[in-house]
Amino acid sequence: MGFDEMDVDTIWMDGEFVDWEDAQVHVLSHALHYGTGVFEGVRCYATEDGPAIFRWDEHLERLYDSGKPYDIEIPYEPAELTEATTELIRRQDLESCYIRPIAFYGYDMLGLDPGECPVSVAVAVWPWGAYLGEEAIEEGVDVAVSSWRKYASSQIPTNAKTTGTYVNSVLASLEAKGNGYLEAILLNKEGYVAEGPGENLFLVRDGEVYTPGLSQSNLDGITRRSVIEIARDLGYTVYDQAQLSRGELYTADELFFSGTAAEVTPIRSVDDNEIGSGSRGPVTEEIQSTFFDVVEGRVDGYEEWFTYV
Ligand code: PPE
Repeated sequence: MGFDEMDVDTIWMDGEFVDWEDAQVHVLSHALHYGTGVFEGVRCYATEDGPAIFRWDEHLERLYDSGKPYDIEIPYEPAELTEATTELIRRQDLESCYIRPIAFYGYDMLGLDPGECPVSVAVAVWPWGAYLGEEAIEEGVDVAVSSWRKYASSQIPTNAKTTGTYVNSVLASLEAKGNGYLEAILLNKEGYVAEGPGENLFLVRDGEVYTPGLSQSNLDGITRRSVIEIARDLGYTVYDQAQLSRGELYTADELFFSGTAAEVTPIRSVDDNEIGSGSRGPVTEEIQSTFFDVVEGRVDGYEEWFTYV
């Protein structure tokens, strides 16, 4: 479903609320040519107390941090972006939505040095259902290890969410879909498991939970952090500095993806090897259902994770 079929009409851009079709940039914008933008993906969930943004402060912090290597200084205070975003959700009467803040070098002059290019900032929100399909949440997805490797942190910062670097994810995603799989898994330059094109990865073995450490060239996912905490609260041992080989994926009892868009999505096969029983496993199911209970505000003890609209 495209944006035009969605019931959204306003975008916040450079300090103003503008009509959806007026949120335009110049074709000679620096970020279009060199990928010099940073962005976030955040979800706002419907809770009993109204729409609530999940871990907004952490996403904002990562947005500002992502800009640092590129000297992208966001010319707004976090509180201004919070007000803009909550107002955007209120104005469009959304119960739940996906939130896409972006900051990028705009129009002045081309050439790699952004020079005097202004930093533009926008926030858009829209309804976004299950990233890999409703069915995937229960049934799990069939994935393939990509022939494309995740770029190394010595090449491009892997803890920054930079627009340009997503060509790496697009390549992996196109390859997987072209070969009939729903999603990819990228290995890092050393050949260990990094993550999905837009998701972190978790492995379950003998009732214990593993996820690649942040030194494996993966993004420091905020859903990853949440899943680690939720799993520990459920009593699981979680190894969050794991180094996982490709072969360990095939012999895992369970595998699942985590991400803002993907939420918690089981993986039922890797390279045509069935994982466990070939469907969502019990540990994944428990963590996933608790995750949904948490984000929809049905579990006490996680109040500090919400920003109410
Ligand atoms: N790794 C990558 C490469 C990634 O893009 C994401 C989020 C994650 C891990 C999970 O991070 P977090 O959302 O903080 O738990 N991917 C975003 C963009 C997806 C898209 O297709 O666009 C997202 O999930 O919003």
